[in-house]
Amino acid sequence: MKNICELLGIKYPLIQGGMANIADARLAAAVANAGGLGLISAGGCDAEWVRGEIRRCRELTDKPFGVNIMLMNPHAAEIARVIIEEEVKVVTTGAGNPAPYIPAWKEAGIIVIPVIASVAMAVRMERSGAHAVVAEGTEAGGHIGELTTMALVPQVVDKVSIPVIAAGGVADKRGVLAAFALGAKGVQVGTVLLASEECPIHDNYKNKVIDARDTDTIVTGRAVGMPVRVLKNPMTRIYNKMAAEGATVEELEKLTLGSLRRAVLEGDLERGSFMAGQVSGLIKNIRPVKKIIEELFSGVNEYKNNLEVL
Ligand code: TUI
Repeated sequence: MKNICELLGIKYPLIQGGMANIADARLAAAVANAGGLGLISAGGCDAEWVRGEIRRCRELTDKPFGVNIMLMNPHAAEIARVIIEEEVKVVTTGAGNPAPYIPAWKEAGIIVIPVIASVAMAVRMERSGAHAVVAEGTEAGGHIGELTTMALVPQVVDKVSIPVIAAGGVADKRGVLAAFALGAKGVQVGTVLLASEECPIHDNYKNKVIDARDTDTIVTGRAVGMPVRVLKNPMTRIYNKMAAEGATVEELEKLTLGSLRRAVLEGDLERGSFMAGQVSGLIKNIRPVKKIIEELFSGVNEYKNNLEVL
């Protein structure tokens, strides 16, 4: 079995998290140039925006990069075609089942890596022809499943023979090593890249990640079947109060409509949704992407060799 670096043509076994409405060509190229797999996130955008970012990314890097598709996006089918037309090398998917698109992607020679949150979905993805899966624990930011990374990753590893990449809870070399100890062949990181110089979000968002403590994330949307981990703020307090008092799905959706964009573009601390993982509490400063990635891997073998278990 090829390792992740050979499969993807990268230096470090690291892929960037999708990060809907955040990860653009600039962030993807910064990750690619630093030796990881950078991704442009299609998020809630349309297919022509994705095409433009793919072309822009090619101008910013000669390294491999991919596109992440959030499958609830109404433009997902069109974006799936644009990825083929633009000869993108890798696609990752989130928030749904990409099986209907996989045959055409594979036909075009694209490497397919679905993000999953359960063993059942991992097994389905392997049967559908995925090259690898990202097993994402509930520590992650954004839309999440139920299981922790610690519980999910080894159970997925035991049930599939394709490489498993761990996500959720990785922000430093201890997290990288833990992921590999669980049987993962790579890591996906998102939150730690929010606090990067190249991440195109409002400074209020970066500062909110840096200021966060261990208990400062909360899950909204459970009541409407769309759990999303975000940093606590007035918006999350109102949301959860309304949900507890039996607000309708429509009322709750109205409250959150556009809230991610309000966080990303306007830095609206009151009414924005600041998606971020539980590792926010580990992140203390804004660094260039290259430094973040180098620090995740520098000295990992030494660290591993010094682990004393018995
Ligand atoms: O997709 C993510 N994380 C995301 S997507 C996103 S955009 C968004 N914005 C506003 C509201 C909601 C979402 C922000 N963060 N992570 C990967 C992930 N995929 N986590 C869980 C899943 C998942 C869930 C269900 C994968 C497959 C699945 O299958 C359902 C089915 O069809 O069986």
